[in-house]
Amino acid sequence: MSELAGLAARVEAREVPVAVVGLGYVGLPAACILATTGFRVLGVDTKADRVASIARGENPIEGDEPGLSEMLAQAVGAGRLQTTTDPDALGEARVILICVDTPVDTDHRPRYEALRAACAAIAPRLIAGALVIVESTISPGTMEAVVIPALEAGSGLRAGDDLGVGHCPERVMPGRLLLNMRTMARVLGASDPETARAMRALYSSFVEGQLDEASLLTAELVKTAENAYRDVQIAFANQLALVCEAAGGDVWRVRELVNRSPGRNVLLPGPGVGGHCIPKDPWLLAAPLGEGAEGSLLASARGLNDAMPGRAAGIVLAELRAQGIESPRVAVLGYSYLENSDDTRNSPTVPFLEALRAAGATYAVHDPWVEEFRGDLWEVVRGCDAATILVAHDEYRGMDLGRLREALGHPVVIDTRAVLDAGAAASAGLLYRRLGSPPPAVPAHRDA
Ligand code: SAJ
Repeated sequence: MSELAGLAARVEAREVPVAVVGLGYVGLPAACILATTGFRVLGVDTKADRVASIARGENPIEGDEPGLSEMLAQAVGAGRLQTTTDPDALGEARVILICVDTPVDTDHRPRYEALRAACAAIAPRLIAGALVIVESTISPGTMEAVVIPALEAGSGLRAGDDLGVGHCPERVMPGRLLLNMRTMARVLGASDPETARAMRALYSSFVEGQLDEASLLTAELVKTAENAYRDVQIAFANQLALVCEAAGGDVWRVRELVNRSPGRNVLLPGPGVGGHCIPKDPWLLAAPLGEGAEGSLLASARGLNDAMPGRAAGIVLAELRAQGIESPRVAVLGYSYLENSDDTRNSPTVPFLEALRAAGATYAVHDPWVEEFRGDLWEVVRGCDAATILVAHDEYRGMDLGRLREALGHPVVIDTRAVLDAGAAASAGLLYRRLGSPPPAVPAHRDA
């Protein structure tokens, strides 16, 4: 009988101590949810300050994460979540989640230092019948090529026999960590049927979404593909915007009419693709292609999306030159990578500003969500020649366009996210145009 037999029942009964390795924006909410679902949870992280903060019941994650601070305080207060930097404590756990960072480096190859370190810390402390689940996003083939060999070598156990190995990719989103963790469907990649049963028992304790069992490889492919798919979709929208720039078409009208057609869903063009997942995961999906990755559709989409900040800056500067504004000072509205978020990871605004600087332009930045740039909008805009909107924050949707017109040196606004209403902007006396649509001089009546 496999040493794993009966693990599902013990998980069901919340009898097994659970450890979470890596207490970042995936591991910490997972530890908190499991602790408030009845498990005794040990959180392990290499960062002593993070471990200490959580032990005090304080949430170290920035940004607005509804419910997380309260859940953390409750779990720690009830003694159900303890934290440590000491890997020896892992010997107590029977189910271990690995939630560490899996970045790609500058040549787009996966970096598994944190993953390997986690496996090295876990393996010698594993006992027969334990279950290790990787939640980090990893390239297809990594469980077989990296994780299982490391765990087996360090423990003397055999995956699928006396060691359960799983891959349940996270599907969190900044600002909705707990909500997504509870509601999103999850893929249960398992080394064997007993492991699949134990994973189902674990995740069904807090996941309301569908739980689909799969092989380890399928789970790896699903997660990287879902984000690569989104990157390619966004790249198509951006490519269409660039075609419309060249042809004098209006991409916002074009996508609207294309999407009337069944089975079409052209996403929104913009000045680039930021965040922690989408820019990275296409390279993780492409990794099995080896040298072929660079010539893949995935690389091409990445290249187009990465070029958008520079292309958008070029379009802004060309429009200002067309309005007779040389060496402009530009009011740049939006610094975070996503609307109504303070998350600035891989924000397209950063390369956009670099492109302005390279062209000799100067700028002033505003973002109501980012500490460094949340000053008074009108103070930022005043003294600038023109304005560009890079992030579709709600605060910008309702802005006073007459006041914007008065504050700008020239009444020019280039909107890369279609935040403002073109009619209202024109009525306010603004020379308004959007990325991927005709400049104001080109009469758009032919499409009226
Ligand atoms: N973006 C566009 N046009 C679009 C959509 C997004 O330019 O039509 C840009 C955004 O401005 C941002 C970047 O792409 O800079 C990423 O935006 P995102 O909406 O994909 O948000 P993320 O990065 O938080 O992606 C997460 C992912 N979720 C997980 O990894 C669990 C992604 O798989 C989800 O599809 C996405 O949230 C979502 O649906 O909101």
